[in-house]
Amino acid sequence: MSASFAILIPCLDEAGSIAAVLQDIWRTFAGDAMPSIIVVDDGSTDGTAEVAERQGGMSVQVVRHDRPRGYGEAIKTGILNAKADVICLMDGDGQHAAGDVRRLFEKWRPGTLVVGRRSDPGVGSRRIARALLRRWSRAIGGVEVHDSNSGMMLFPRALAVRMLPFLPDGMAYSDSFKLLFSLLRMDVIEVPIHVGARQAGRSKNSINDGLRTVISTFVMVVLINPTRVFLPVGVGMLLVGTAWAIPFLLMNRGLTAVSVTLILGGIMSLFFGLIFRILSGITQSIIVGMDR
Ligand SMILES: Nc1nc2c(ncn2[C@@H]2O[C@H](COP(=O)(O)OP(=O)(O)O)[C@@H](O)[C@H]2O)c(=O)[nH]1
Ligand SMILES: [Mg+2]
Repeated sequence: MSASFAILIPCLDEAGSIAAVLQDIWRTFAGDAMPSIIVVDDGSTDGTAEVAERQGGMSVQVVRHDRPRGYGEAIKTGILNAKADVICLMDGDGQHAAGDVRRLFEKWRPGTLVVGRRSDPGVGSRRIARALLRRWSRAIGGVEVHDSNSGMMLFPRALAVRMLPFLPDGMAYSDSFKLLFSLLRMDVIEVPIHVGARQAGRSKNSINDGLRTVISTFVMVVLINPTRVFLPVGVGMLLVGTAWAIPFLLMNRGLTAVSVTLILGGIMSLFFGLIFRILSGITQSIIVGMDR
């Protein structure tokens, strides 16, 4: 049996571009197997949902939040409402091309995440933020996804549903979702895509989103691979605490408060690591189950 596909478009105030996005999808898939389309309107005040309904009629499923609950929340709503086996995320601002979505569909294999990798590295502060976030993900998670922040990605719905409770509500969703996939040692394929200029409205990304992403990706690592955090911290504190103690012991002055604090802290970190390691086994069996 072949898989069914859906395109999920999370939107916040995209009334000026959502109609063109839908037309692009219909043009691209005309005469072919048409994926189902879900637009999640995250409490827009510019009539995004109405435009999508008017434009799409019966062929677009429009789901609304009564107030803005965040990009990640909008995606979660879409994933829960979708009926297809495989979902592709696409921005509602017209920056993504349906032709690229189609190429992602073609690359799909069971259990994989297919990421649309943007060719432009961004400009100014965005370029720096993206590069920093990617380095951070690599340092903390030990995994490499080049365009960790890309909003175009394709994944199996059933697996994503089991990941939802662990994922953040806001813009940090993109990086966290990709990192979670990699940490679970599932395949992440990157496909080059083209990203155009925004057609209407303005970008909603902020510095705050960057900071939340740092925290959220850290949480993903603790969730799946806690040893990576607790082991080096624990061993480091033990070593420094012991080294600090040696000169005082040689002078017969006993253990100092600094040494005791570091050594105890190190032991606690190792114990926490052990507990989180056991919890991560449970989390992994919930998320991945028998899929791998
Ligand atoms: N549901 C929801 N969607 C959002 C939110 N912020 C941005 N988006 C959508 O996410 C996509 C990408 O956002 P955008 O601001 O263009 O980010 P950029 O392309 O990185 O500048 C667009 O389709 C937006 O409508 C939000 O708070 N909630
Ligand atoms: Mg955009």
